[in-house]
Amino acid sequence: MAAAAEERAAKRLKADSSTEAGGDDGDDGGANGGPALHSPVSGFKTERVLRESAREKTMFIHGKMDDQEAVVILEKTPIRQDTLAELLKTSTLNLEMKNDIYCTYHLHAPAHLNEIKTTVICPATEKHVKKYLHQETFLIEESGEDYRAITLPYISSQSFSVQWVYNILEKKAEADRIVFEDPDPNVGFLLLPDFKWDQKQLDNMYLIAITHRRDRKSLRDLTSEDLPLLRNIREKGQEAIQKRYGIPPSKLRVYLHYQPSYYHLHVHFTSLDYDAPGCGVERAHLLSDVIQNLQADPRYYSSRTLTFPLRADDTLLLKFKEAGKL
Ligand code: M7G
Repeated sequence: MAAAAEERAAKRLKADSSTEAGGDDGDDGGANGGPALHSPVSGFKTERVLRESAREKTMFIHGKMDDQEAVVILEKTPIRQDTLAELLKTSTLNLEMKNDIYCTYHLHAPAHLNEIKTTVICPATEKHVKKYLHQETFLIEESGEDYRAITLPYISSQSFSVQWVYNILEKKAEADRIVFEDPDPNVGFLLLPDFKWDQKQLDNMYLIAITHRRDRKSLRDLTSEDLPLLRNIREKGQEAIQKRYGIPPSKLRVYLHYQPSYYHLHVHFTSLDYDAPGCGVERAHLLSDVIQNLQADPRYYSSRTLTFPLRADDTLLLKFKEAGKL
């Protein structure tokens, strides 16, 4: 990124983050978060740790909040270049060990430079708890016929609510976070930060484009009729990101998940330098490949066998087993 563009983007991120104390990551039924007056997690009663990673510095916890099932996700945020000077100047250091030219310390940073991004899902369903529980996974090969006979009936009755998506489309939630909107009912979409991104640094930039159309559940529903929609998302999404953050298309990974968790068509835009969860070949389909495949075969995604991972406790896996497909 050119130095001037990088500086502009950093200033923009700083201005954005100063207006969003409190955060509004969960599906709150419409309300956006304001300044943090009290901590909703102070009364959280931990039941069990679903998953943790020392390398990623994350912990996924299942518990109760006001007698409701809840999932809390804690993630230590990356060290930021723009606050580095302040961090080194204002922190206290406690020496742990010294040996020749080698020293290790515990650095105690001021509270505002020592954040833990916290996501709260409450009330959480059994499916949310399963989503974050560490589980063995298995690859499924789903033909177009399998999709119609096994997967479609299952997702029609069992998938996560997409109320949070409708709240965004209707500007009932996260309206102040919108980066770009094309309001066209057929090819239009909204682009905004994914709730995995704290917007503090560009290295892990993560945005999602959500279509205004509500009749496309996933990749499986796409035909060549959707090419104008997909091209529009790619072109205008890339343009908006370049303009807002100074990141060129050559530094973006733009893809759809199959299977997604939420069955309302959306496209992920992540920084190419960020090893985003779910960007592996078994789940991510590059938008440019999707466009080319539909150009070559209008029914590509309704007829081809698609491969994806399912977790051991996923009921869909059981359905495939029952149908003798595994
Ligand atoms: P997906 O491919 O359906 O599933 O992507 P995944 O969650 O297994 O990746 C949905 C995307 O929407 C994910 O990247 C989520 O982090 C993101 N997301 C989920 N919720 C509930 C919200 C939300 O309330 N707000 C925003 N901005 N993003 C969300």
